[in-house]
Amino acid sequence: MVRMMSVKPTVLKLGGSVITDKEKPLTPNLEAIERLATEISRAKVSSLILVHGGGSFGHPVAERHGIAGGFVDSSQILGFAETHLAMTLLNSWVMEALISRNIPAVEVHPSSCVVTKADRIHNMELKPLKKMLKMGFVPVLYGDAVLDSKKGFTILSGDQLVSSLAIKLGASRIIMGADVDGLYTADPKTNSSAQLIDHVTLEELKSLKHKIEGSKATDVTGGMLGKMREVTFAIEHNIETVIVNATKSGRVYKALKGEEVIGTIIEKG
Ligand code: IP8
Repeated sequence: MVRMMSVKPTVLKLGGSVITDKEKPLTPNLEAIERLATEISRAKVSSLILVHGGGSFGHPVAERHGIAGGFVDSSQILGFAETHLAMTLLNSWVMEALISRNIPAVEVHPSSCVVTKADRIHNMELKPLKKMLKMGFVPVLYGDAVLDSKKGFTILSGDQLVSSLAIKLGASRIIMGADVDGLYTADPKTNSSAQLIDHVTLEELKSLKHKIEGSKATDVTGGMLGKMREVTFAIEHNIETVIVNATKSGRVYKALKGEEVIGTIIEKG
């Protein structure tokens, strides 16, 4: 017997800076991974896709081998393989935490089902994903090293995946689990008068963009600015997007349940 699902999926991104120690190479933040798996399990969302970032696994390895810049010389081929391996190692920690909490999670490796063209998703095999969702599985994807028809290869960010999957699979909403409470009027780390924005439209977001800082730690895919650029595509398709602080206990749970939560909702307006 299988349970067939027809509800619109929710796409949840778990930021690499939340699930890893970004300062220490190849170090998972197991406490965060386990807490988040518990929150996801308790929320019992009927149709869910998970995407996670690279943190201290994918980014330093990708940077060392210049993977995001594309193929230049054959020594990078092993670097591509190492980047993907680093991501599968991080992914294994996530999968174990989810499955041990009875979440029917199945990993979908982007390097095997996506080809980009000049860094943008060009081909993606969606059939297995759609079938998984229908049967009640929770597909888990992640930012990865992928083949690119123009550059040989590149790095596909989890954020681009989130937006693209949300559009192609008709998601109802996106939850971005970040390491900050949401978007601020200025950089809260350097400006004490910075205020959290609870609601913003795409138009307002454009004028805020110059104030949103890129992430300081190694991030080959563009930090908060890159995140905003990607989710804009989904918001233009009327997919409600909320940014919450996934380092704080209970925020992801509340967002998944649709309860009121500290964070930033971005709407088309
Ligand atoms: O952390 C990038 O994914 P992101 C993954 O979502 C790699 O930008 C391999 C660097």
